[in-house]
Amino acid sequence: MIDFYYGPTSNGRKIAIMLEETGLDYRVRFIDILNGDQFDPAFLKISPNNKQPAILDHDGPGGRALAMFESGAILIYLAEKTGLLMPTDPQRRYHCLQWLMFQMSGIGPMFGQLHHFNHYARDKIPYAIERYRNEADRLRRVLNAQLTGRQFIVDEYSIADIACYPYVKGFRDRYPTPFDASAIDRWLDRMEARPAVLSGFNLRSADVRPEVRGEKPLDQHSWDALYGRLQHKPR
Ligand SMILES: N[C@@H](CCC(=O)N[C@@H](CS)C(=O)NCC(=O)O)C(=O)O
Repeated sequence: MIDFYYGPTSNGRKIAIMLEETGLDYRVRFIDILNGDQFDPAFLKISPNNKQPAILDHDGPGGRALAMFESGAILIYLAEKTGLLMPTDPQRRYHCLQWLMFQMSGIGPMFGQLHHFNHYARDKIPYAIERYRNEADRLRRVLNAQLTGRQFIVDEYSIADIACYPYVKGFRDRYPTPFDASAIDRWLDRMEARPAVLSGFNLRSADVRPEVRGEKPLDQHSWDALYGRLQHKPR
């Protein structure tokens, strides 16, 4: 049994999709990051960086419990645990890890900063918005080129696709590409033909708060939790 510390965000959804794909037994421990659940001392023991997703696998390596945070590391762990969704051919395996890191170090942080400065930031700083918008577009050009002529990022469906999907999907309508991204669009369709991608992406999506959907500004408590006093309090 895996305890899955989760909220319906792009990073959380990667692991939700992976758990659905692999059929592992899991139960959701809901983490409401707008409420500050990520600072609960019991959660911090599992995820000391105060972020979801995280897992506690009661049946980890050697039969001992294993706690993990960082979605990329969790994806590798679950792929190795199940023998699924990571290529076995050595060349493809390293390419899969390379594109996983491209998501973790590029798409995740750059898209995240774009959304922060464009949506959440109280001061709208044109330079910051333009800088991250340009990076998000550049990264999507790179991904579109990689997907041109391929079914999936490293040909076979893998954790690299699972890592990229929630961000690329989530940003598609909000921040349309200023170029023809038809290889990405066709890949999104292929991803969405997989029931586990849909069920994982939609896991507890009814709990997405109106503040996250852009329908309401963050209240002071949520602001403090994500960006203010509570977030930066020494622990
Ligand atoms: N690099 C981390 C990022 C995780 C992350 O940024 N999680 C966000 C939600 S998408 C979070 O929990 N934020 C709460 C906080 O920063 O206090 C990963 O890939 O797991």
